[in-house]
Amino acid sequence: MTIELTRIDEFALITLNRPEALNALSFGLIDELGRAFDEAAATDARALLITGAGTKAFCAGADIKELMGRSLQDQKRRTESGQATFAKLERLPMPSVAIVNGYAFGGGLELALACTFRVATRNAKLGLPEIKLGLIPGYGGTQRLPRAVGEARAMEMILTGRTVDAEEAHRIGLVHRLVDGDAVAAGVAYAREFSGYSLPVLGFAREAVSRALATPLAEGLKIETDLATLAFQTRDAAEGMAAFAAKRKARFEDQ
Ligand code: CO8
Repeated sequence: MTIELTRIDEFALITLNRPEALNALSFGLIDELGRAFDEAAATDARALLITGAGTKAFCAGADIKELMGRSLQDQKRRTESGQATFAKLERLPMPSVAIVNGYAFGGGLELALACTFRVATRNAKLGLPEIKLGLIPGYGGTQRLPRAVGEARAMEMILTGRTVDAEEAHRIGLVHRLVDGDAVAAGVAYAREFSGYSLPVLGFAREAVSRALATPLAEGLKIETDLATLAFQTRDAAEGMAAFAAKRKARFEDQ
């Protein structure tokens, strides 16, 4: 197994486990990831955390040795299949947090970009260096990076293959939080900032925000109206507002 799916308290944790190859994404590893996303989706985990084994790398990208000498057809099929796997991550019923504990290059950064949130250790280095290999990103980087950091920064990172360090990644909004100490413990603490809220309502918020940049404003506002109306109809909304009025802590039940 090149990944491990475990549980930490109320969270599911996927550890990419090929430290000898800096946790590079072999095709087999991507298939395993797809199965682990399905498995995690079927649990009651409040969030999915993803990290890399060891202290050096989150994930150094697609397995370059495996990419060589493949037919165009095969390459296209693998690219689509990797994109479908990362899209599955984006559509999980619970939010996800990439714990970027070292290098996140190429497909590794693309994996992190498909997560709802990214936290990074101070030694993290992030980039899309595909251009140096005569390639361009294929697992969503050209689409999700501009949405995260804006077109100008994304264009520069992708066309120069430049690496950004943790400080810069935080400054430009590529990672949400820099963390110290044990990276997984820090990821767990980060996830606890939202994991007590109603999962379906978190889902409505994720969907509304994630559709914003792909939708004209008037249409996006209609989407917001529909999702906000759905949120209003949950029992958790009734509980949240009643708890506010009674000056007590809300007890959400994901309903
Ligand atoms: N693929 C395969 N093996 C890798 C990879 C990788 N991406 N990265 C590192 N490794 C291996 C090395 O070959 C080495 O193995 P060995 O000991 O057997 O030689 C081992 O990991 C350790 O790596 P280094 O000795 O290179 O470690 P350093 O600390 O010197 O350097 C770096 C670390 C800077 C991260 C360096 O390893 C590096 O530049 N790696 C490649 C990063 C990269 O270019 N990533 C992008 C890959 S392309 C991509 O992700 C495209 C996605 C879309 C593809 C769609 C296809 C279908």
